[in-house]
Amino acid sequence: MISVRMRAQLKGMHVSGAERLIEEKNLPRIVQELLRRPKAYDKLVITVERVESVHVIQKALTIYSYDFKSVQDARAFALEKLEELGIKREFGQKAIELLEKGPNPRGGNMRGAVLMDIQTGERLEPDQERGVRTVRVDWKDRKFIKQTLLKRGVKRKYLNRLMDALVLATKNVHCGVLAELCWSDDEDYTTGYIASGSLGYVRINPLKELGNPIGGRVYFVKREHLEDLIECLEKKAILVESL
Ligand code: PML
Repeated sequence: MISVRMRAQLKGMHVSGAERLIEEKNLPRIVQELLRRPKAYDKLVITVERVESVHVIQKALTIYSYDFKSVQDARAFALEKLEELGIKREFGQKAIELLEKGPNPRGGNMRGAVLMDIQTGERLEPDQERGVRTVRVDWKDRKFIKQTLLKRGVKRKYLNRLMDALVLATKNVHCGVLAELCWSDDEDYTTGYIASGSLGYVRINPLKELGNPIGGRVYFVKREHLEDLIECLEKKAILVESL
């Protein structure tokens, strides 16, 4: 199989990224699709890599969706969910603040995720400007998943992002991420989520205000086996079969 990754930046800031794990015959179509993904960019990189062995996960995390009247209410709910997972309130708060101001120490977004020590709240990613990027993950049959989600009432405008985020969160849990907080760096997309093995994939809207181009991901992790975790997130090829 082939891993195809796209990342785009504008004025030095990361603005868009996406990933597919596909059969070689579909490469031209997928590259076209990924090229259309960012709204604006001045630099776009597409990486194409051959992948030898692929692990299949049968079932994605279960999806739940919650809507709130305000960002404040939505974030309060996200904090509660993180607390349910045993994450101290101050670390949940720290994660929200990081995504609010932009997790990159140089300002703005990061290509990858923040790794936060679940016990101490420290940042553990080896390169804080880059973060750790979950790659080499996709649905076994994207068309089938798309149709199933449409039948369940998911609106078309949410489909691609939901599918990409859900498959990524499912891989993260498989690799050992204990909990994840995410909201988009797309200024028009306000839905974010908390994901974990026990909670599933909990979509929360609005986790940020419309028009805000800052977002990203925080993974709560255990410091032990950090190298194995990063190796899994960045190297292990995973396909997810069903919802
Ligand atoms: C992103 O791809 O920018 C993050 C999207 C997170 C939420 C996706 C959803 O469930 O709607």
